[in-house]
Amino acid sequence: MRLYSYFRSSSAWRVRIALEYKGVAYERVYVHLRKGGGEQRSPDFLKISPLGQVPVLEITGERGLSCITQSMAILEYLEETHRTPPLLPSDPVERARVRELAEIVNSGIQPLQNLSLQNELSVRGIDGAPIARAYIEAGLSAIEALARPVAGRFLVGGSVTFADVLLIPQLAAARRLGVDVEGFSLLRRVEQECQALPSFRTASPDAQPDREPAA
Ligand SMILES: N[C@@H](CCC(=O)N[C@@H](CS)C(=O)NCC(=O)O)C(=O)O
Repeated sequence: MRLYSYFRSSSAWRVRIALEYKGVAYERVYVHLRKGGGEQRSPDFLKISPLGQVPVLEITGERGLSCITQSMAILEYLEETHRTPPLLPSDPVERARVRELAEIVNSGIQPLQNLSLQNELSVRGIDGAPIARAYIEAGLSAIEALARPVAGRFLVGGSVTFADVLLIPQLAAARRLGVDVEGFSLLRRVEQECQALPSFRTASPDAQPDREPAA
């Protein structure tokens, strides 16, 4: 497998965590999202990711090489093809809870902080940072409230799930964008649990060969 990744991309980070947690061997291809206007806009990259986004997972299937975009689709693919250790609970209600929390990040927060939207707003003379911060705060508050009755060592129960996989990169993005996360005590406790795991450490931006000093 090959993962097209950028060290700071929160969506690529999700996939790195899942690959490391499941012990799947993979090669990395680095796509610099800022250099020269962004390598994600190159004609070659747009052929495999028409939206010009990382992550992309290249796999060898029955029809030869193919590429999967969208981190949630990639996570579901990895879960179905590498069942252990699982990242979804066996209980359907808990599974729904995990996907609910993951979707708050995936569709309720991340698109509003993403580079292309922020660039587009800036071209129109709008400062997108306060808007991103408002959605991050609302989304993290919702996750903290929804997870409180179901959390164990991790967000949903005692094992790592997709919800934790999406939370960790999102908390880092929140801090980078100036959101005060101190008040999210459950989320910060779960973050500490995750950061104690080797797979989360290996997947972190600081551990990536393409990492750069903080901007
Ligand atoms: N829904 C997509 C979002 C992917 C995404 O937004 N990727 C960002 C990095 S986190 C990106 O490649 N941005 C490049 C750009 O906006 O130009 C996913 O989950 O994979």
